[in-house]
Amino acid sequence: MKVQRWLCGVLPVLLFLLVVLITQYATAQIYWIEAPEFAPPWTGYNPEFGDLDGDGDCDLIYAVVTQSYRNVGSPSFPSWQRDDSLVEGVEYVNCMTTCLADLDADGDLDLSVGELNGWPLLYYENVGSAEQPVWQRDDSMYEGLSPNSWTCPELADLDDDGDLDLVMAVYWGLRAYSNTGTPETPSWIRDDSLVDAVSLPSPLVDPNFGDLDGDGDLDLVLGGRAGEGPITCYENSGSAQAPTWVENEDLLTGVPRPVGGWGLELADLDGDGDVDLLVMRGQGPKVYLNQGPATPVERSSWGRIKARNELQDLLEALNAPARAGSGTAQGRRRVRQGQRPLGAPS
Ligand SMILES: [Ca+2]
Ligand SMILES: [Ca+2]
Ligand SMILES: [Ca+2]
Ligand SMILES: [Ca+2]
Repeated sequence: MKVQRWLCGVLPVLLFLLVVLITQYATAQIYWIEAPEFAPPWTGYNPEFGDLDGDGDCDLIYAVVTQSYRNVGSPSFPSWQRDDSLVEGVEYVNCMTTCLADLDADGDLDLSVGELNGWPLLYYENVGSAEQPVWQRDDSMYEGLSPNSWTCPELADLDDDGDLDLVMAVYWGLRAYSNTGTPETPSWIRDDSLVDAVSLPSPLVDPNFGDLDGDGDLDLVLGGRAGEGPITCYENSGSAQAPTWVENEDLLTGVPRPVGGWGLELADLDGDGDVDLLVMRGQGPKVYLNQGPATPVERSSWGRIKARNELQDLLEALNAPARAGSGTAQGRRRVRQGQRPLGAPS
């Protein structure tokens, strides 16, 4: 009996460890699951997340029409409440796109706005506070940038020098601008090498940077906007200081990529430290939670377990029956109610 119990307890652990090792080193897949209960209401397009009321969770701006939702949930479980006061004073422009980032390094989020009509990007400085934004338009921020139509801005530090650089999606193109100023006072120099080798899947994209695979550098997700274009993903195979982009769909395993996108956005919505994904589809908003490099064993036999964080829980749970007579269900990932298993039909 002792040998049998030992085999039942230890053998699965050894097999699990073996598969974890093989899978982690053999592939670079990142798995995602849909979380319908995280999705915001469907009243707009081109979403943008940012903490606009300083309570530690992501609030939401929809563009096309100017709307905002305050997150009245928590940093690990959002609850969306319509509150357009967060974008009060931002004038609507044709085919609006938005990006929230602190462009003057004063601790609050500022707002960049793209549009259709061939103007330079618009900039609204937040002259309020991190808790209560007040928007004041300042055309000097993007003065001199080549105008184009159908612009969509994205800001991220692409050379890891501590200031925000600018990527602007235009019709069938991406333009990159290196920030040669300071975090407080940006100055833009065109430098398309920052997005070298990225090709667009459709004429109008919504570019979003985030570290999908947790290796410390920014990766790039391109979503369609204006109702067309699939999602594509580029892994940064260079470094945080000098990005090199290689298309890698494995980083979005489990995320369907049909045409018909109306913008997407990356942010940590479940508070576990990795970026999650909001995609606007023709059927409405879809949220996908980043599960990290989960293994096939985790997905099929043990539930959705994040190997890097929860292996210890699993080991304890596997030993629990002999000690307490309880089942191994304790060791399985406590899946949030409503989340659909990987591979299940959408
Ligand atoms: Ca600011
Ligand atoms: Ca920079
Ligand atoms: Ca990365
Ligand atoms: Ca997350």
